[in-house]
Amino acid sequence: MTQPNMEAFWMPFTANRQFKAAPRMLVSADGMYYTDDKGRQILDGSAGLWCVTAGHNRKSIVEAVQKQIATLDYAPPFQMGHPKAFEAAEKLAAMAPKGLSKVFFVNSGSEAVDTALKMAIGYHRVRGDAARVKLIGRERGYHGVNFGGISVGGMAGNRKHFPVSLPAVDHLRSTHDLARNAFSRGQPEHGAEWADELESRILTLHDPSTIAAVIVEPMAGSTGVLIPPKGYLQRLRQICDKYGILLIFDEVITGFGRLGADWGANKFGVIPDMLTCAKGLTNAVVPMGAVLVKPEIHDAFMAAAADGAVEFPHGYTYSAHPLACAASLAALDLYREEQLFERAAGMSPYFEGQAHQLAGLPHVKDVRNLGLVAGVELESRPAAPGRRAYEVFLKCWEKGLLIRCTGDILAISPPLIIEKHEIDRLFEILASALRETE
Ligand code: PXG
Ligand code: PLP
Repeated sequence: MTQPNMEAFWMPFTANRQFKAAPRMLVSADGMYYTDDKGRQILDGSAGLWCVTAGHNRKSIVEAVQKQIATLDYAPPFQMGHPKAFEAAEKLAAMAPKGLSKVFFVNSGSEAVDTALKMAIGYHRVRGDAARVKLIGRERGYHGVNFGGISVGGMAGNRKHFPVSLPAVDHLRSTHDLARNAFSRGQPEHGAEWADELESRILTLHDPSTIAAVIVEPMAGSTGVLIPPKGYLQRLRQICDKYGILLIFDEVITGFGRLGADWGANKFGVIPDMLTCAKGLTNAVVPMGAVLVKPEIHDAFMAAAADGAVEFPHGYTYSAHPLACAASLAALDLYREEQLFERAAGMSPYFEGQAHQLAGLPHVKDVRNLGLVAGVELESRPAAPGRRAYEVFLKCWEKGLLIRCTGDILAISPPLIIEKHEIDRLFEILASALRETE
């Protein structure tokens, strides 16, 4: 296969010059596998970018999108509607964590986050509490790439390139604590007390009456699979309740079964006031994200606006795009028909066992896991952080396995349809790549 000209496409989050010198080109996909331009089969150990929940090329979703595009290709979402938008919202609300019954559609996780932050500030304002404008995120949080998301996010490497932020933000500490929690299976034992600094440090410094919302990922994915310590999220919930602060869970990765439950909220038994999701919402076949909110939040906007006024002046050209709605309706049906979230839960002990076989291999300083996600943290090479994990990633690719790396952490998050023999193969390849890496 001849290579396309690669000059024009400025690739996102990619080492462009390095990639273009040695491209890794995917040309088709089916089930658990990609096919590359040399005809090789690549086991998808990362569900694309954590998003291809039910595996690739699923017939019912493909057909739903094909049918939709030939029926209604696009409809303006402002002051107009189309039936699938209401059906998709209804279906999502029906499976949402208890009480999150209102749905605002967007096109990505980043848009979901910025939408949620605006809603949180707007909610307090329409209730006459306009001093609540500050937003609290967390170090090593990832909330996408838009200005709101990077302001509350805590990926130092991303932020340093854009030294400008929303002014009214602060950050909790990360819960990552290898000294006490290395090689945990499931939720780590230590660290619930990290939540207390929300009250003791941040609320003391800012005064609670200025805080609109706290946003966290129930499990931080992008920054290296940081699983919440037992009790941590419960404490955040209690403190937010005590001071009238909204709690937002960013479930862009943890939604749709990744942790062996429908949502992180249900896995951990903590219901947020607002929840952002994307990725698995359509099995990744059409971009889509959503913000789920409690009816009190929605109703406050409705009550505050004059008759005939737009209650929430926000939205995107492609909010509730017909193709995305059709894809989401089909994806959520498929997840239920195949009981994929239950399947992930059932497979997770086996996955955990295989993941922890990596302990003891060269440079491995932690293995951690929950549901169908695992993180493998490596010792960094002196003066070359991230290099070792990147080389492991490349070796895996050469051996026919796609995984993700972030810094010196490898992330494994296969589609939820993965079989035991594929889990075996995944960790065999990863182990051999680790053995061969200096
Ligand atoms: N919030 C969270 C928690 C995410 O994980 C976003 C927001 C942004 O979503 P969009 O759709 O705008 O990308 C994400 C996205 C990785 C990786 O390799 C993770 C994400 C995206 C790309 C790569 O870990 N998460
Ligand atoms: N920029 C311009 C000039 C626009 O007209 C619009 C939308 O109409 C946007 C940006 C926002 O685009 P979107 O709604 O796809 O986010």
